[in-house]
Amino acid sequence: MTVEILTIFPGMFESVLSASILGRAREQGLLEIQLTDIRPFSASKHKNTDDYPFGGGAGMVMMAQPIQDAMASARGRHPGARRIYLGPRGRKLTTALARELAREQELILLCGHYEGVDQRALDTCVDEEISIGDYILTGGELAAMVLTDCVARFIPGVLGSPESPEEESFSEGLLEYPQYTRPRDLNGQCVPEVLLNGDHAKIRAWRRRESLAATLRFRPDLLEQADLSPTDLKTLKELESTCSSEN
Ligand code: 21W
Repeated sequence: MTVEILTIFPGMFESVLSASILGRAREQGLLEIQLTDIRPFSASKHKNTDDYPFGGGAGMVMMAQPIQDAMASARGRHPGARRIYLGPRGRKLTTALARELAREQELILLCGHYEGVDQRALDTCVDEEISIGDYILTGGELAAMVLTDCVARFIPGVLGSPESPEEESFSEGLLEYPQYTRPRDLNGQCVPEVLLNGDHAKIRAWRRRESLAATLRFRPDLLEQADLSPTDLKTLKELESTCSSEN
């Protein structure tokens, strides 16, 4: 997949998108990131990219012209790309949306900054608007990194084994069970015995119970949507009767 990112702050991206799993995905050619600085596209003498809002009000608005020209240039490179504006009014980013976007060959991400973007650029330059949640950021750059990270995990080969993105929290609708690595005894804090015995049926049952317990405690709202077996429902009944006093 190729992701072209249009921004007035291209320098914000390089370290984040070069580290760890995304860095490896880029080296392997599974993910290509192209950063395009919007500023050189400004037709104004001082290469301005923002201006005061018509009608008054606080803050600055990004000008339509530099964005339209930067987008035309990006479209020349990626004629079929899905064009996404990261903005607070957008469709909320979820696992389902990330999985959908991971099927695209090319994405163009437009990052606004300050108080937003001249509506005429949005009207002509983007296919959809995506938000990463109900809180206010100072710009779309961090949101573009979040979206790229979240989508990249669903590109085949980016994670080690093909089934691993599906096993994560939320894809099954429950929170994760606790995990442990060496040493077995950390100054008296011991790894649960069940994980050390190699009884994989027992381990699976313990992890499922821990997932249900964590979800009941921290995100009970998720249980309404979760895919629960008769055994899960029995486990939940037990947890509800025994754990409420520990909360
Ligand atoms: C903050 C843009 C506030 C617009 C009309 C009247 C991208 C974001 C952003 C920003 C405003 C995302 C106004 C979750 C976010 C982003 C910067 C509102 C003021 N408009 N996801 N007054 N939250 N935020 N403009 O903030 O660019 S994705």
